[in-house]
Amino acid sequence: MRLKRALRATVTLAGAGVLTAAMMVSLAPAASAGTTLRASAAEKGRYFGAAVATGKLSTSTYVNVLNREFNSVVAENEMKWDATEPQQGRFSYTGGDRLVSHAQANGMSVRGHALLWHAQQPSWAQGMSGSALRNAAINHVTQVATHFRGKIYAWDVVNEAFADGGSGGRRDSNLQRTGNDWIEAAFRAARAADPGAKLCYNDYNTDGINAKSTGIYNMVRDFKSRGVPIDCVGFQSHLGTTLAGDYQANLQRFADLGVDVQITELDVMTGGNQANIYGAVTRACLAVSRCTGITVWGVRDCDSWRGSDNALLFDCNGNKKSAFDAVLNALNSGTPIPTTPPPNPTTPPPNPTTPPPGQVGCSASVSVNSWTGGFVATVKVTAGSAGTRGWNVNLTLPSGASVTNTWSATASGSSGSVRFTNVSYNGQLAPGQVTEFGFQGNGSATGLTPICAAS
Ligand code: 9MR
Repeated sequence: MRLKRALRATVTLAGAGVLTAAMMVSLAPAASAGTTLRASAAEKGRYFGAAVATGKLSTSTYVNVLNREFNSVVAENEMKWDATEPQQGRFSYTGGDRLVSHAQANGMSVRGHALLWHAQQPSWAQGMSGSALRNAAINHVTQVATHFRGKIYAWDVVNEAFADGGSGGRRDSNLQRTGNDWIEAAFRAARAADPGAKLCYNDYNTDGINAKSTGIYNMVRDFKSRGVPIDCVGFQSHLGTTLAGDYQANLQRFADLGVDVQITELDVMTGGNQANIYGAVTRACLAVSRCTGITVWGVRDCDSWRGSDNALLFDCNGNKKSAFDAVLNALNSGTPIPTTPPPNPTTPPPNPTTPPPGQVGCSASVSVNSWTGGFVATVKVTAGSAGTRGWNVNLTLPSGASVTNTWSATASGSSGSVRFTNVSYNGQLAPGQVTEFGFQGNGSATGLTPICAAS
């Protein structure tokens, strides 16, 4: 009895101790004291991710470190073209789906990697060229982004399309030979298929201001000026024993174009400088308000594609390395993303008598991205002042053109006059609300005039 009372007293005291410690933490200034990468990154409004090989999710050392330290994942290989479309038109999502469920069960976001890339293409695509390859590539983007719609935080829509060396130009590849506009066609198709995902261009050897990163910078600037949907740029950051002095400045110049930046495949050559470089990269990201997160390319040294470089944050037994401490310290002392200021209270509220934009019924506009032999059309539907319970859009295709696939609408007919009807989730629109659907086709689609009708 006496023992029980004594025990109870101890527990109560210990409880009070915990409470006091918690209060002290919450009263402490901006620097945080997280003990895991995911908690410390989250306190700064960022994610901290790892590339995952789904085959290792059943290895306990691996999965324990993954779940404890990371709140974002990317498939090291399972969402690439050879994995997801091993035969043309036959899609396989087993590995990708497995990773998405693991992420959802463990509070992690998912980066999608990579829709189009010159490497790891299925053999059927490697042998293709011209408009057949372009159509196959755009169909791939559409199908894969549609399958994972709503589950991906950011997609690497196009990976490694720029050449190394001093040219600042594109890398030669079968995709590049379909026409210089293949990258923008891919971004448009990805946006139509998953409007909620951030769409990134991703590359390596871009870890500072150099000819290659400047070539990409010019492309992003051009895309932003022409309304090509790009939201982010990924800097792989497979690093050696030094870090460019203008690493942060390079991130910042992209951010200044109006895109997010992310460190997407970080790993660093082992050696005296490894921890310092990891710390410096983390500090650079936190110093750029549009740097939304960091992903390391694997969990433990022996999971890394770099083999004996021991390039990661944990040793093969899952122990933290000094590089881990450097990252954690940098996260804990970094700058949080500034919160959006509250709306200006002096701005008058909108005049309630002003009718909402648009007309009764609905209106539609179309933008077409074409190449020789094919096109992708994106149609924007805007509800009129009464809103819609459902809608349809009629379009007359020029002769020779035909629809090969449609997303976010159902097509009746495939050539001549084609009617697109809303699907279950986008028929009901509030007054003035906008939704988009798209379709891909063969032939050329010029002079399209969409006619919208609402019910
Ligand atoms: O880590 C990936 C490795 O398992 C694959 O064999 C390799 C095949 O090309 O791709 C590796 O990941 C690459 C990533 O997809 C793109 N940037 C470079 C990465 C390291 O090679």
